Amino acid sequence: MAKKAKKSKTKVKAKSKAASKKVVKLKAKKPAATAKAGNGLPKPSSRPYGAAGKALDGVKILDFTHVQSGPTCTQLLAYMGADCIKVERPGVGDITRGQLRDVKGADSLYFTMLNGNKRSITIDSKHPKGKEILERLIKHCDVLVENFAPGALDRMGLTWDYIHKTNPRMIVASVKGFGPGPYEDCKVYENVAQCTGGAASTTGFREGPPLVTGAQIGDSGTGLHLAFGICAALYQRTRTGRGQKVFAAMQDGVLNLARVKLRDQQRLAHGPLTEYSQYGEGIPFGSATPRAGNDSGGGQPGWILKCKGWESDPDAYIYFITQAPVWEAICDLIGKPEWKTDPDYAKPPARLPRLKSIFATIEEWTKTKTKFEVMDICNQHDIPVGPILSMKEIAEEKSLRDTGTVVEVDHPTRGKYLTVGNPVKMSDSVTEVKRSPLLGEHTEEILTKVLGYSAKELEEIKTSGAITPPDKPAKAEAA
Ligand code: CAO
Repeated sequence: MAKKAKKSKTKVKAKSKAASKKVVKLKAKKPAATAKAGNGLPKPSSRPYGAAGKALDGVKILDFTHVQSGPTCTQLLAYMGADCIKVERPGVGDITRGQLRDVKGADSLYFTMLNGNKRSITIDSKHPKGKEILERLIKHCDVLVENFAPGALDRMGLTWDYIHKTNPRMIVASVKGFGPGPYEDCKVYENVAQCTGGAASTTGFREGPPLVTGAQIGDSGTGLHLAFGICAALYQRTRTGRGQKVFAAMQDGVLNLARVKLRDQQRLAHGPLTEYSQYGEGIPFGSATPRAGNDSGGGQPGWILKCKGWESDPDAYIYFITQAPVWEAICDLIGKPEWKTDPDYAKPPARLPRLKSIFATIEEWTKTKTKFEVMDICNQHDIPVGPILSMKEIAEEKSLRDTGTVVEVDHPTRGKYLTVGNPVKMSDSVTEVKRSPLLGEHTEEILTKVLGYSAKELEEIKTSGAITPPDKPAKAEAA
């Protein structure tokens, strides 16, 4: 590739020389000479967009993940085209296969929704033959992704030194609960991360306890961070030729998502947080960022308001933002045109101590309309609002189906189920969402077609106990 780049540079140079007399000025101004040379990139494909393969075609992932954080990461990479080979313990597999089961005998939605587009191989990583198979996989793959408890990978004998020696190009990506420090050896689940990453202390109502959120910012959020790190490491490898460790701590991932609250912590040193309704209510601030209920975090006052049907429908609510530029339109809509000129309401600072009663007045209006009617009316005036969509409504939302964000897939033992497709849409890498694999569905295929074991060797492996459950299989925990 380097040679090609050199060639094309020479061509550009020769051409420029020939044309230099006529276009001296143009040439001097045009940085396009380097762009023309392509920076060493291949010629732009002439295939139609979406027909030139997928972003991560050719990337091979040794997927040693389980539960949620790791599988989220590898599912995203698989959506982008990576070949994800999920290694699972014979007879048990990822513990989530059996957790929160809704269909008897079938893999749970917990598992199926986090492991689409992957292949499954069962290997006992502590069995000598299993270790040999893993060594071949390490040589074959580009990235090993794991989210075992701290030290578990080392206990399997898969230390960084061993992996790096076996395949210096391998990227080893890990999720752990905490980075180096006092808690580095702790096992961590979602809500532990939400609490230690600063999200829980800033979520909920001031007068109530800290709250966790339903969005899995600790697990799926960290998986997303890890996927980003892996893609960057793959790109860096094209220059260095070597792999590296990629590490994402769940505490760090949550803090990254809660960064605006650390912003507010520092602002506290310079005075009260005026956009928090606590300020308008005259309640003094303490030493740490408080919980702000449904206050908008962006400096424009907002709140969740009841809509028509709220008495019986727990989701008949809308988020309403009283954005300053559309204040006059809001006043007209809610039948308070006098507020446009009233000095107590006309300007944002004057409204701050009255936000509670302002939202109560707006709510009298929203209660007369469904959340979708409020949305339609407000959108005509550029008033930012967001109906509270239930999961039922999201599951049935046509536009989300049309974009591939919500996808129905068929599964041999559980039948049809909904999953979340790729939330990132790319014009030249189109995601096809495929069902999750059955436990060990691809064991033979991977051993023979990917790792090159002969039929005789396959038989030996089968009887060795490295890919089959022990006589008394460990039971998958039911949660
Ligand atoms: N063959 C043989 N053994 C295997 C195996 C295989 N294919 N796959 C896993 N194992 C073994 C591990 O080697 C480990 O054994 P040791 O304890 O002897 O080292 C054992 O299975 C259990 O692994 P674990 O400790 O990772 O699993 P756990 O259920 O006890 O803990 C969790 C789960 C999530 C708390 C822990 O893995 C963890 O803290 N991970 C990092 C943070 C994280 O990702 N948390 C998010 C989880 S999603 O909410």
